[in-house]
Amino acid sequence: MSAARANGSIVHDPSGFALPSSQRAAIRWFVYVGFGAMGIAVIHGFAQALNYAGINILTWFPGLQSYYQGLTIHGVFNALVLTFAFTNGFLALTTARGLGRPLHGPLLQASLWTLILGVLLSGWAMFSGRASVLFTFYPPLQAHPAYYLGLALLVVSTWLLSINLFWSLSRWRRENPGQRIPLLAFISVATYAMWDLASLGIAVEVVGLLLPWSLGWLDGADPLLSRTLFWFSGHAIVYFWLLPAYVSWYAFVPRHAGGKIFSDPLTRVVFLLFLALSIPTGFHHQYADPGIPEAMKFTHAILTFGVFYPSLITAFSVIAALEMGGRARGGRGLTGWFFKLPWGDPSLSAQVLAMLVFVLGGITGLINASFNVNQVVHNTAWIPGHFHMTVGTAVALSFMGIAYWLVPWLSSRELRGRRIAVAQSWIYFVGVLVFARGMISGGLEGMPRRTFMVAATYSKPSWELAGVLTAVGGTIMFLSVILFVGVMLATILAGRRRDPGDIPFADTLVGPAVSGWERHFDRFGIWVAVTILLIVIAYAPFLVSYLPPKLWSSGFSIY
Ligand code: HAS
Ligand code: CU
Repeated sequence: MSAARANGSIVHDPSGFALPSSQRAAIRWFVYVGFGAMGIAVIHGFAQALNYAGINILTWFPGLQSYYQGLTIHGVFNALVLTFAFTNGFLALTTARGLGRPLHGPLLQASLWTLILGVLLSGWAMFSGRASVLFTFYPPLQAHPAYYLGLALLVVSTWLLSINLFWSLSRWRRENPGQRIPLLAFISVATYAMWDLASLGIAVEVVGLLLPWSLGWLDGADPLLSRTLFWFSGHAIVYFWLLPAYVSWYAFVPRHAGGKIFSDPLTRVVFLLFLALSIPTGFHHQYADPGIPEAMKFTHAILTFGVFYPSLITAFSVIAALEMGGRARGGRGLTGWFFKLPWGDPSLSAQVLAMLVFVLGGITGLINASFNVNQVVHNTAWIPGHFHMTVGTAVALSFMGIAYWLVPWLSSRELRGRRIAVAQSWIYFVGVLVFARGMISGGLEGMPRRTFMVAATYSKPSWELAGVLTAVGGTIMFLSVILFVGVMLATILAGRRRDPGDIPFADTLVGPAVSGWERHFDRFGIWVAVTILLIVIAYAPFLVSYLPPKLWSSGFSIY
């Protein structure tokens, strides 16, 4: 395919889609910053996994003052920087490609630079030991103002990106009156619509309470109110991490497999359900918190089981798409299609393995959500067991799988080390299963999370094997990420130059309806109104009875 120049843009594919090279560069840097943060974060992750086996390598890290400093860097760089940066880049691209038009260039640059500034500020605070407050930064633990400001900027960067997507969508609507929003753009924009509403909790918490408190303008912070605002955003954030992976599982993995997206309308329903149900569930992180009426907690428990449903539909749809691909490649019988999938493609292997791990991640999530069973697992190592199979694999391994086609596309290079890339996905898969087996079984035996086990004066014999499995699994995961970073660097620096062509997204088996009630799916305003109503039902009774803030804690820090 030849690359033709048109109005300063490079036209890469027969559809005529043109992304200006400055926008492609911005997207590329989002992806690089995200994976750069991950590369730093996993070094600390390695140290924390060894901690569970009683091995202390923290002294290897120059200037590291405590276990909690490393854990904060690990959490923030993985869960906030990798996810936000990668998603900003990836969904900017999918929206532009879906709509077949470029984005707003200056806004895209502004979003990238805001993110970079946020990383620098929060990174400085964490690395200098002024923000060892973990990624949940619960008061009364107090961090340096630069930490809160940095995190606020990370969120602002997602808002700028979001404004950009809505701006592009409204331009597209004007140019294409009466048409259905293309599916790829629809699911990308829906993800940001959800996050825009969800992030309001953390924005109020950080800008309204914690930042002024850390600057000394407020005498204290209210731990319960802060935690409530944090988890308002904090459960929904897990779907802001997950949905870009779902965008890929729905729209790209079928193409890698040689199948099709199972159904356009069903895919839209899934994303709309996530929009409506992701937010009013935050109390399932606060079952153990005093001061919140049991009835409110129970309401959130029920809604949590509601938001499980779109993941069930996803499992069904994605398996159907994979089966279509496997059968087209000659797979027979009940399971034969699975083995006929193109396992030599690292994008496919990484993402299908990520899905398999997510089955366990999802089941452990349902156990967490079960109102009273939560008491068995809350604050134990079980919880990191759960979230390394969700954000740590379903999301992170999927992002790596996406990177195996995206980074070559963005850098106009061929992927180097394809076989190493495939091996990397399997190594990660094995590593996380061993790691999570350790954490999950240890958690059931009461092994705590967020604890410097090396210095703990208590332990149980049953934690020993759990700790060793955690350390061995964590080491394997770490080695796998080193391979990933190696493949990426080799591709960027030494991959053979090539014309990237189009991005590999799939056709649908059942397309969108062009008339009838289904068209209302595309009216985001209606669904945002439904979401706001659910949020009011889920949060207003508590806030009305609780406000104004009652518990004033002056705060302390460990630096
Ligand atoms: Fe969670 C705690 C409940 C999903 C992340 N979660 C956490 C924390 C994190 C996290 C980071 O109710 C810790 C926060 C902290 O620091 O304190 N979680 C759930 C539930 C779900 C869930 C009900 N979590 C996630 C996702 C995350 C994530 C996704 C990140 C991306 N979680 C909780 C609760 C807590 C919690 C409580 C608080 C615990 C406590 O006490 O502190 C559900 O959304 C899960 C639904 C998903 C499924 C899986 C569907 C499977 C699919 C794959 C299909 C497979 C295929 C394979 C196609 C049911 C879609 C094909 C091949 C074949 C041959 C089969
Ligand atoms: Cu949650």
